[in-house]
Parts: sequence; C-alpha cells; structure tokens
Amino acid sequence: MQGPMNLTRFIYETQKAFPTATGDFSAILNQIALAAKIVSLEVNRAGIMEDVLGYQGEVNASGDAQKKLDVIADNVFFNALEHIEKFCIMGSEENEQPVKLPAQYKKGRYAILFDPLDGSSNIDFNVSIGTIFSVYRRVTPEGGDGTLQDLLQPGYKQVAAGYVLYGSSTMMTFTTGQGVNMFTLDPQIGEFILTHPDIRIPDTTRYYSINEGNSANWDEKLATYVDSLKTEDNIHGKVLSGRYIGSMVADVHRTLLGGGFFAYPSDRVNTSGKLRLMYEANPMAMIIEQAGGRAIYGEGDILGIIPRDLHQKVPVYLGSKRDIDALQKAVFGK
Ligand code: FDP
Repeated sequence: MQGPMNLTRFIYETQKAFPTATGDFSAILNQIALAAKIVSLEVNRAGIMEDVLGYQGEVNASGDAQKKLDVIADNVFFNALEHIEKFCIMGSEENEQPVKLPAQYKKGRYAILFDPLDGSSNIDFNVSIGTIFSVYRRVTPEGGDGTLQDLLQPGYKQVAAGYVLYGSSTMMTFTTGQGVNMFTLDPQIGEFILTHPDIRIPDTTRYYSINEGNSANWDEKLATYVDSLKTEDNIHGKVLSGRYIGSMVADVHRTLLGGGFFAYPSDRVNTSGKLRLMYEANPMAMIIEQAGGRAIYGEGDILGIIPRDLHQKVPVYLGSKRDIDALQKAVFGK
C-alpha cells in the first residue's frame, strides 16, 4: 500500500527529481507549514480566547482581537523563518520597512515577503482568512544582509509562491514554478496531506467574485461587463451567481477550484484598487497562472509590473483564462 503523500514526502520526492537541488526549498516549505499549523491553532481558538478573557461586548474588543492575531501570526512566521539561514531579508505586510534577520544567523540566497493574516477584518465573524507568501532569489551579492532591492522584484521573478487558508479546514497551496499543489491539514496527525495535485483552473464556472458595494464608483465598462454576467449574454451563456467573501485568500481559493474570476478593480475612490502588489497580487497571480489561468491589472499582466514600493496597491482581475480574456477585451479593449 502506498502511504499518504504528506508534505514532507512530497517535498522529498520532488527534490529527488532535481539532482542539483540544495534542499533550501524543503527547509523553507517545511517551516512555512509549521508556522501555518501554529497560526491555524491560534485562529481556531480566537473566539474562545475572547470569551475566556471577557472581552466580548467591549467597544474595542473586535478591533483589538483582530490586531492581536495579526501580530501573533506575524511573529509566528518570523520566528519560524528567521533562523533557517535561507533568507537575506524579509518583508511583512505588517511592517512598513524590510525586516532584517538577526545578526547571529548566516544570510541565505532568498528573500521572502508574507502577509501573515490576510482578510483579517473577517476574524470577528468566523469567516475564512489566510496567509500569503512569495519568495525571490536575492539579487544583491551573497553573504551579507539583503536590501529592499532583493524584495522589490517583478512578480515573474518569483521562485515560489503560496497561501494557507484557515477555513473549515486548513489548506496550504503553493507553486515552485512546476504547477500548483494543494494540501489539507489532517488535524488528527498534524500533517498536511496532498489532496489536490497539479490543479488546473476550470474553464467553466457558476460564479463571479467582486465587491459590488463599490459599483457606483466603477468604470462604466466594468459595470456593463458585470451586468452581462447576470444575463445569458456572456461567454458562459448563462446567468452566473455572485460569490464574494471579502477575504482574498478564500475568494482566490474558490476561483482556483471553481473557475470564473475574482477582481478588486480600481474605482473613482480607490484609484489603484485595494490589494497590495507585493504581498497579495503577485503571489496569487503566480499561482493562478501556474494553474493555467490569467492575472491582469488592466491592460497587462500583474507579473510584469516593475514595483516601486513595498506596499503599493494594484487593481487585480484574476481567474480562468477565458473569463479574464473576455473581461480584458470588454473593459480594457485588449
Ligand atoms: P481585509 O481588509 O479584511 O484584510 O487586502 C485585504 C483584504 O481584506 C483582502 O483580503 C480582501 O480581498 C479585501 O481586503 C476586501 O476588501 P473590501 O472589504 O473592500 O471588499
């Protein structure tokens, strides 16, 4: 009998297929998985902790609890990654500036960016949230600390990207540039098991995903396109259902498995949209493209953007190739 394909075995077998591999990625992915398990536990306990501590009902409780979990997740990821000597610099959505690694550790060949708890405004409502990560090879000379230059690279240069979804189960999805694989945490044994190998985003769908609360500020062409999804006059030839969680990891996860598109467009108020290029858009774009889909900011691909700022925002439209092709043609005339 073939035993379950747990994450460690998957990494080991994938590494064997590349005789020149150094094992760096194995260490990185294993430590991300460890951090994910700890954050998953914290997220699951969040409601109870609030009750136990008697914060419930207090004016600031929800905001404070949410902030607390953001900070906990940030520390957990930092602590899991700082000592493995694979990184020269880190970027966290929680920190304005690049995060240097402690002096006592050797500096590695990679730079990592992570959003420790994305969608955190949903924590209070027990709605799925997630962690997103993105890895680049350093561009500064090896040896010393990395710099902002190592982090501020265009998305097509990512060597790995992934997310962890803390939902009804905890799932870890990642790509190292050879397709996308998804693992589900078995809480009984505390292991991530390969449940969705080599994911391909479907061409057909029942859904579209966008915050229609902002539609009064949208570009008219976008509004017309989204309206067409509510009739049979669209590429799917049927009325689609709206699905918007407001938690990017969960919305992208559904899109990856269920097809269609997820968008956070620019509008008259948010002229660059809301999502962060380095922490949210680039890693999700790599995953979607590796699964056969497309991710654009409008006229062009997200992965081609030359970044200028760690926290810059970008409009995001990603999903099945057919859907994004049609949207790009209708809205951006390309
Ligand atoms: P949140 O503010 O809850 O952290 O960029 C963060 C994000 O969530 C995304 O996860 C999500 O897709 C988006 O914002 C939701 O924004 P809206 O509430 O404006 O729809």
